[in-house]
Amino acid sequence: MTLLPTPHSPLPIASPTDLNAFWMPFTANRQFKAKPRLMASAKGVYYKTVDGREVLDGTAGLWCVNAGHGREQIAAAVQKQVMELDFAPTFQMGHPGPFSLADRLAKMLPGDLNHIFFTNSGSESVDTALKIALAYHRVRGEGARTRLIGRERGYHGVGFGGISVGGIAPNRKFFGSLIPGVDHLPHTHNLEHNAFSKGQPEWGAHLADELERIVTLHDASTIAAVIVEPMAGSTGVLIPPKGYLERLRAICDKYGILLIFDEVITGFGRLGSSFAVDYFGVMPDLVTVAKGITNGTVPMGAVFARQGIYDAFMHGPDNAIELFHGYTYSGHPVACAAAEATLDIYEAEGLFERAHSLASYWEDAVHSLNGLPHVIDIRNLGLVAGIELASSGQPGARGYECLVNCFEQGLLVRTAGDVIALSPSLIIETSQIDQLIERLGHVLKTLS
Ligand code: PXG
Repeated sequence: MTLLPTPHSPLPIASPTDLNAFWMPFTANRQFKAKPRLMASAKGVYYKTVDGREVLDGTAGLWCVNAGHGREQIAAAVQKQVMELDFAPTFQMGHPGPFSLADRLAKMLPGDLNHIFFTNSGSESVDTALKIALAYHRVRGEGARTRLIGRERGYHGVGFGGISVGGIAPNRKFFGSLIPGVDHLPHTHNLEHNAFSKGQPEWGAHLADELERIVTLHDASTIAAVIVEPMAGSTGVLIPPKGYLERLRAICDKYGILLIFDEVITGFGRLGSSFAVDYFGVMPDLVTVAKGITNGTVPMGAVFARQGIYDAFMHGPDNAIELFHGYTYSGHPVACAAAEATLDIYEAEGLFERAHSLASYWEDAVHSLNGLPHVIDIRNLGLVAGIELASSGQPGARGYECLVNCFEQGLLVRTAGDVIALSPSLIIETSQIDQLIERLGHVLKTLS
């Protein structure tokens, strides 16, 4: 293994010739290893690469570093916690961390979404929420409610539950028959009606009525839950049409079906409100989060459950475990410390309000790219934008070219096929938004 010291990191960085052993996630491994893109350090909204170049982080890492990189307060809290209590079990034991964190989180969400189950990732949060939904119906004596309804182009992580309700073909097709009894709503993306919408599109609320069709097909008595991302992130920023989520809620209510919002991306200020629940004013029964809960520093996820769901389990003998589920690291002390420090920053710096007040500047900035070559749609909500490029004929090729060229021009973007997704940290300054748009605009003009 060759190790190269760099001026930007006190630690040596593996040279590109030694990249073989790491089987990279969601990456074209051979292509990457032939021409790697390696980050060495990060501060604020900038990464530094191993060769010393500055890269503007247009995606808050992977939609998670909402308070910006290199936050000393979080580092200090983590360091202190490791030395004070590195680990303690939360199975039939406890430590203060997750109790106080859960109490604080419960106050951040509206209504009675006030019981919190901790996980270590978004995928685990999703599988946890699906399991809670199934078990909830069973403990209430409606054990025939076993069907789960997801949505086309939904992304709910990579657990078997998540890929089963998810609606992305490559995430599903390699992995056998997945979990049975799953159906899917249609996605809401439609360029013919909604191209270049600012904020929520006007057209498409009626697509929620497809849930009525699914209920008619399977019968409500067999359906446990519907899971959707209030705003779909990973499949290219699909913004819910006006009235759509409200209609899903109404249909779920009509048939006793639980509604799960997957807020792994939208949670913790991304839309300019604490959660999408607040932004859209629609109340789900379960909410999944991860990513921004610790500003991406330590893996952590959580599921919020409404009072009635928790209560349904609290029966039977006192010594009976009510929910047979949990992870060794559920409520890990270090993750709790990172989350507390992260929430302190969000509060002290008013970052969710900041995102709200930046949203219109952001909207104007991203829509200024309208008219550049290949751009067939621009959509935005809060501090998120999707810029869809015409396919070159080989789906995803133009998107990938854009990602690589942006990186070379000093800008980190994400792409989903031929859609460029942007989601900067909530601390971004307007001058940095201008810089982002300028770099992206330059790349768009030079794409083949
Ligand atoms: N649900 C949603 C809505 C997500 O966006 C997950 C679950 C899974 O989270 P974990 O922590 O298990 O990865 C996600 C993750 C991208 C991108 O570029 C998005 C995610 C992950 C990696 C990349 O769009 N979302």
